[in-house]
Amino acid sequence: MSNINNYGVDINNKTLAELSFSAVKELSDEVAATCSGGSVSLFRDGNFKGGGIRFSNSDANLSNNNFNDATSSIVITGNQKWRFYKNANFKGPSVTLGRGRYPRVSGGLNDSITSLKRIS
Ligand SMILES: [Ca+2]
Ligand SMILES: [Ca+2]
Repeated sequence: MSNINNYGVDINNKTLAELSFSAVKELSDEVAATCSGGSVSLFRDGNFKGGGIRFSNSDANLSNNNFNDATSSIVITGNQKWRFYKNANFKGPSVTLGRGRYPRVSGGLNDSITSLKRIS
């Protein structure tokens, strides 16, 4: 009986540890995003598929990252806003987005974004 109880305790401890680790990791990601001012992730395909690239600061020309005219979905963390431009060096038509998940790029900029700027 004692052994069975001990076994049960072990299982519970392990489960609790796993849950705690998961919660701490999520908290760490959130804290990291807040401290760094968040980030933006660009994905080649809609619904956050096709491979992505992550930025925490403005980028004047996505060609440098082999991501020109490719973005089809976007995830933004943190409280700042980002503006996405059709052309390099923050020129051309643009869309402004805040924190959130955008499974499709709006504003006619699908497969057109070439630069992005943090604006707040
Ligand atoms: Ca695309
Ligand atoms: Ca472009």
